[in-house]
Amino acid sequence: MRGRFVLKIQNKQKQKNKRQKMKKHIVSSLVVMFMALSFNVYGTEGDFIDPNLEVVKFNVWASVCPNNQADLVTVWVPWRTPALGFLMGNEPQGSSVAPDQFRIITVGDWRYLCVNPSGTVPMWLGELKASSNPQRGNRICWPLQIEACKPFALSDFVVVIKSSDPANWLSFSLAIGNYAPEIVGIYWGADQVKGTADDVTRTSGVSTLPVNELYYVGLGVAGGAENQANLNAIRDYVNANNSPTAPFTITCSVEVKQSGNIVAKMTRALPFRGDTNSSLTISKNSCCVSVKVNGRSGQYYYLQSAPNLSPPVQWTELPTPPILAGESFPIDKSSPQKYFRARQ
Ligand SMILES: [Ca+2]
Repeated sequence: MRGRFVLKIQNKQKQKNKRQKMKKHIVSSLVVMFMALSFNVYGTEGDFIDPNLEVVKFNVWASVCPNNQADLVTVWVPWRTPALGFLMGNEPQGSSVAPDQFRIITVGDWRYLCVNPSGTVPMWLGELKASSNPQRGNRICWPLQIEACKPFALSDFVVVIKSSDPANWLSFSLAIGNYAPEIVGIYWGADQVKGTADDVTRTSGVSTLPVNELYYVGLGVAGGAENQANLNAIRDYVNANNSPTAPFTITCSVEVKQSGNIVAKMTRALPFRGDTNSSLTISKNSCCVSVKVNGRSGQYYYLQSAPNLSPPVQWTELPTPPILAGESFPIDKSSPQKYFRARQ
């Protein structure tokens, strides 16, 4: 079975072609990013956005997407709906990694990478399930949101996924396909004013159609498993690289091209083990207090607070998306004394 898994890696290129024909979201991941110009403090080394794009927001996260029996070649609607709701700013993320919840992950786990390609074996998070369970495994995906005053098009984007293992097992490079129910564009119309009657929402159409906003649940990457031995092989492969000398990390880069030139690039990282070198700092100036996580470049962290440190400490997650290493998060100066911590 280990052999089968290795064979899958070797056949990766062949599988890619097949997957790309499957329209959606099937195997790879992505990433992207621009950033609001005025908040452009976060980003990894090498990230940049051409100011001429007039980007309002550009974010990319990692999540776990289900591979439901009913939607093997599209995106399962009970997950897609909350995912788009979050990306469009209409609802908060879910509280846990579950088939019908959109949850941002900030650290990897081999269980997130186990999908059942045949669509016949019930599994979820690396475990075989009863025959009544409709899930056929899951993938790690890279949802993104982009808004820009200057129109752009889906065809401008290229997503590149890499993994740090010797085989670069999860590598994938893909130009995103047409607009779709899971790749939603909003064009501000001839008046180029957001929210007026001529705005057009695109859930279909060729990738060259212009938009000002893009919400994509993200391409997914995973290893294929048809039985327990295959699941074990994925676990062993990922965890065998999960050492101080060879941490298994997936990165997703999103490139935006115009006239053949890269005008923006963002890279986000998802490590598969804890990063012991991160720290949290609090700073203030005349108007504001803020916290900042100093950690792995390109990685997100959840921020938590507690009123005191008396056991048992009651840490509460802040109701915001996780913050990127190097990014400052404002704190209400008028709040009572609190303690903060960051976690993966
Ligand atoms: Ca308009």
